[in-house]
Amino acid sequence: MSTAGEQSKAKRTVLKTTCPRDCYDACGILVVLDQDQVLQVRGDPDHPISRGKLCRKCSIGYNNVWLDPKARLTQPLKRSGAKGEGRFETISWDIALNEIAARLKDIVATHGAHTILNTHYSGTFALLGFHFPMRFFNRLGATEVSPDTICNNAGHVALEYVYGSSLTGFDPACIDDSECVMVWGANPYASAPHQYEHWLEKAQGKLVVIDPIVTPTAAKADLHLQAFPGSDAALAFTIMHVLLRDGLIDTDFIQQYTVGWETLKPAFADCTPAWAEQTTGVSAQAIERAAHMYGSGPALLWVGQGMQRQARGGNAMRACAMLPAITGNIGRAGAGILYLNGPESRGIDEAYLTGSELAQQTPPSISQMDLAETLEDPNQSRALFCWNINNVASNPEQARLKQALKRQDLLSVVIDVFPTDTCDYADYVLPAASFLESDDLFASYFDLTLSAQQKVIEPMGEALPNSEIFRRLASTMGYTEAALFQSDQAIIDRVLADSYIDENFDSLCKKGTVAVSSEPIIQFANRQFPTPSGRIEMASAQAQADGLPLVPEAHADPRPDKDRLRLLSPASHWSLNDSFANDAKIQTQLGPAHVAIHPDEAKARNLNEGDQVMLSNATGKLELSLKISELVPRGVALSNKGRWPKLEPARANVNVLNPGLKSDMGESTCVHSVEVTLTPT
Ligand SMILES: Nc1nc2c(c(=O)[nH]1)N[C@H]1C(S)=C(S)[C@@H](COP(=O)(O)OP(=O)(O)OC[C@H]3O[C@@H](n4cnc5c(=O)[nH]c(N)nc54)[C@H](O)[C@@H]3O)O[C@H]1N2
Ligand SMILES: Nc1nc2c(c(=O)[nH]1)N[C@H]1C(S)=C(S)[C@@H](COP(=O)(O)OP(=O)(O)OC[C@H]3O[C@@H](n4cnc5c(=O)[nH]c(N)nc54)[C@H](O)[C@@H]3O)O[C@H]1N2
Ligand code: SF4
Ligand SMILES: [Mo]
Repeated sequence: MSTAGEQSKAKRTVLKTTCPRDCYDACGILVVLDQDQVLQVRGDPDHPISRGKLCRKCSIGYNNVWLDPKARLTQPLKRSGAKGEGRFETISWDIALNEIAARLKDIVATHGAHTILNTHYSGTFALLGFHFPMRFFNRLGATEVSPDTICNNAGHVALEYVYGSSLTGFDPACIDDSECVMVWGANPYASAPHQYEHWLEKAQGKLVVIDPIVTPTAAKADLHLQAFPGSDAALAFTIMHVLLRDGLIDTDFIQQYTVGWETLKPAFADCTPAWAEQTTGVSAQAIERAAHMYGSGPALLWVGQGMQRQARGGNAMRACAMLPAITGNIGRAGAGILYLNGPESRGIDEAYLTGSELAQQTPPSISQMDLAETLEDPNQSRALFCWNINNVASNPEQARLKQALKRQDLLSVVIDVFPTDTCDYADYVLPAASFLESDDLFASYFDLTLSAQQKVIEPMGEALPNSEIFRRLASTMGYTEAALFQSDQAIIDRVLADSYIDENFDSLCKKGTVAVSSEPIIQFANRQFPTPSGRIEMASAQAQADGLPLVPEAHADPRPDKDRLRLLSPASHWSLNDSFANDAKIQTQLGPAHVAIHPDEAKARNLNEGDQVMLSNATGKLELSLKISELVPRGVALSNKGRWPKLEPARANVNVLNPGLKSDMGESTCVHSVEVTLTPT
């Protein structure tokens, strides 16, 4: 006879799914279920990345706040208090969608569809959850608040000038063939914890990291170049100087596969290591060693997103992107450059997913940097949709944005899994199902794999997946185009049929994740580049036509004036963007929000560990607790992103200090160029 314990175990099922967060890792997940109850969400031991373990934030959050009906949004809500108060009454889906559709139709008739702003980003990166709602907005003709401008657009534009693509990265599986791995402005310890633990381990003995902070990634490196923020282009130019000086350039490669060498070469003639020591803060010897390690190759260059969130971040990215070109570290085994790998590399057609043919003309777009200003102007904005994004937490000009969101005549609809700060300003809040509650696909932006996001439980309360919400809204609007109503299953089947993997959804769910190739793929193996010349463009006529220099420049930002500090606010290992900060257990781990500075900066201000300090600039001020750390260089202050403003004593997070200036390319964020003063409170 079986015991009660054995019987309950027998009822258990274990299903595979995939973490769809905006994260390089794309972990395989096992969900242990007892009937329809989730007992545990954990890492899949068979998955090559997660290897049985989720990161610290997800192993807590997925078993806590994500499963908690009290923490989740479970019903459509209509505002009953003032905007910003977060007071709502529950309403039915039908009433919510009917009221929203009526307002939208009126706005289209009176002001035009372009006054409806569509802002979205990284809540889920699963293919349908991320793309499908765009079919609705393309049909509507709404203005898209360009998603990448909050994150990485400067880098995209820069790499398109040089390589014709920013989404065709190296295959990380190439690492076994490489003799050097250079990680430039990324911190996988936080942003890709499994790649840090396993992939970067393979780089031991050959790892170079460039970061202003002694991050755990930098600490793991064989060589850490602690360049001052915004000095990367000067550093890259000096590495090029050393490569040429010491005979490590690949002349044949340059001649056959690049354009612009003769224009670029004189630009680094004066960039000596001695000059760079002054300009970047990195010792001449360390720069020479980095050049020798990289130049001997084959070498991989991972250009992170942190380094391009600078006023001249596009130029910095373009300068770094010269290194593979002048050393021939591309188009051969163990070599290449990676920013992100796009779904196209799995054979996925994003235009199909977003229904681009539904747009009557190219939809208008604005930068995320202009959101607050646009919302202040009733002629430019009559309605706002926020889905997959928590703008109040993640956008610049936090105070100004909150004020603009109070506009009475603005229709505001927010779709989220949790009641965020942004929800508090909405007229209607619509509850989104979590990743455990819908079928989808996931294409990692690091590894060349495709994964199944398998529905393991029913949506909580009345929550619905993003795709279903927009099918229903399209129907309520009276739209008739078939693409607006295509089922998730039909889309998944079509995407899989077109993809480079040979699986249907059932077989993919059983495997979890499948790689497009069993052998490492050589990036740009045919050495043809999708640029106008078909070559790597060291000099770019397109850049020049766009008002930028023909070749990148050896730029370094000036150091902040005395008393000011350069504020960096990169990813924390305890949160993911602005997700997880509402989990009580994670809050305990996070502790109070703090800012870290070098001991000399603390001494100069007569400050001690734990003191309350005020960060301020012309945009705003924020009180934080002080940490003193040798890991942060002089002249810099470090305070991670990821807090929910309303859960903080100051009712604000670090973005209250961000003026939302635009970088040199792509109207993109330069959040790491923010300067502040730091004083005792
Ligand atoms: N100071 C500072 N600010 C920054 C940055 C920085 O480095 N420093 N980084 C910037 C960067 S790189 C980025 S990408 C942005 C990210 O900013 P956001 O996109 O705002 O951040 P996320 O936390 O990824 O996701 C937003 C919301 O999506 C919700 N969500 C999750 N799943 C779903 C779903 O299935 N459907 C719907 N409708 N919603 C869902 C989450 O609950 C969350 O509230 O922040 C930017 N802001
Ligand atoms: N745990 C966790 N994981 C995440 C996220 C998260 O919030 N938390 N966010 C996700 C998102 S949206 C993104 S875009 C990625 C980003 O992940 P990454 O590409 O790793 O970028 P960041 O974490 O923004 O910044 C990386 C490093 O850039 C450094 N940096 C800042 N300024 C400069 C500079 O001028 N030069 C150089 N060389 N380095 C500089 C910072 O000190 C930081 O250590 O991570 C994703 N993964
Ligand atoms: S957030 Fe990243 S590291 Fe954490 S479980 Fe998801 S994919 Fe893995
Ligand atoms: Mo991002």
